[in-house]
Amino acid sequence: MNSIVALHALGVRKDTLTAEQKSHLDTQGYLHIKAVLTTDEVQALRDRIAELHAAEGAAAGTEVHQEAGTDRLSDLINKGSMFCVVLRKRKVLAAIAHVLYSDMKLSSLNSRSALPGYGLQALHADWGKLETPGDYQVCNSIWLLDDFTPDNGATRLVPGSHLLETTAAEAMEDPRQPHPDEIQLLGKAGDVVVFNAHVWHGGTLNTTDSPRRAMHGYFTRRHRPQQLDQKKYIKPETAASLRLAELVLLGVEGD
Ligand SMILES: O=C(O)CCC(=O)C(=O)O
Repeated sequence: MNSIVALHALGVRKDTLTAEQKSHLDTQGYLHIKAVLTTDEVQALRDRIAELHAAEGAAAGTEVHQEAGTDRLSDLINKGSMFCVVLRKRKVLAAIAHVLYSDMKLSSLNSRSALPGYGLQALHADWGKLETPGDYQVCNSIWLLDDFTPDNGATRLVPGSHLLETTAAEAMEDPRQPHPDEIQLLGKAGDVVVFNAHVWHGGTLNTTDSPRRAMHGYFTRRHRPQQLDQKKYIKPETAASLRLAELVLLGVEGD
C-alpha cells in the first residue's frame, strides 16, 4: 500500500478541502483548521504529556531534540494511544497531502511547551534550500493544546515565504527579530494549523505565567529519512493497535 491508497482508506478525498483552502495553502503556505480536537481529546493529550514529563524528567525530548526554556517530548506515537489522533483527522491529513503531493509519512511527533519567559526562536524553515523550487519535502502541523494568544508564545510565520528562494537567515539581519510581514497563529486549544514547513516560522516569547503547550506532527516525503526512525522505535503494542493505512502513514509499512 502506498500513501495515496492509505489516505483514501483513512477517508481523505479530493473534496475534503475546498478549492479556497487549497489555494490558501498554495499561496500563503498555511491552513488554520478550527476545532479539530474535542475538549476531551485535548484534555487527554495534556494529561498524558504532564505524566510523561514527570516520568522522563531530564531525559524528556532526547530522542529528537531538547531546547532551553521549553519542555519537549519525542516519540509520542509510542507513548499513548491518544497521540495517534494525528493519523486520523481527515482535514489535517488532506492539507498535508496537498502540500506533499500525497507522498507522505510522519517524520516525528513531538510536543513543545514554551515556558514563561522563554520560547522565542529565530525565524527558520524546517528544510534548507529546495533543489527544485516548488518541490516541497516537508510539512508541519501544530496542534494547539492551549489557546494561542498574542502573549503566550504563539507561533509566528511569514505567509508566502515558502515561495522565496532565500532563507530567513540570509534575508534578515537578525531572524530573531520580528519580520514586517509576519503573522502570529492565534487560535483555540483543539485547533490545528498545517503549514508548509518551507515557510519561515518560529516560536515567540511567552510573557505570561503559564506554559503554552502544543504538539508538532511533522511529515516528510516517503523517500526521505524521518526525524525519528519510526521503524526502529515502533513498539509491538503500538503496531498492533493501528490499522494498516495508519502504519503506512508512519512509514513502517508500505511502498
Ligand atoms: O512551537 C512552536 O511555536 C514552533 C516551534 C518550531 O518551529 C520549532 O521548534 O522548530
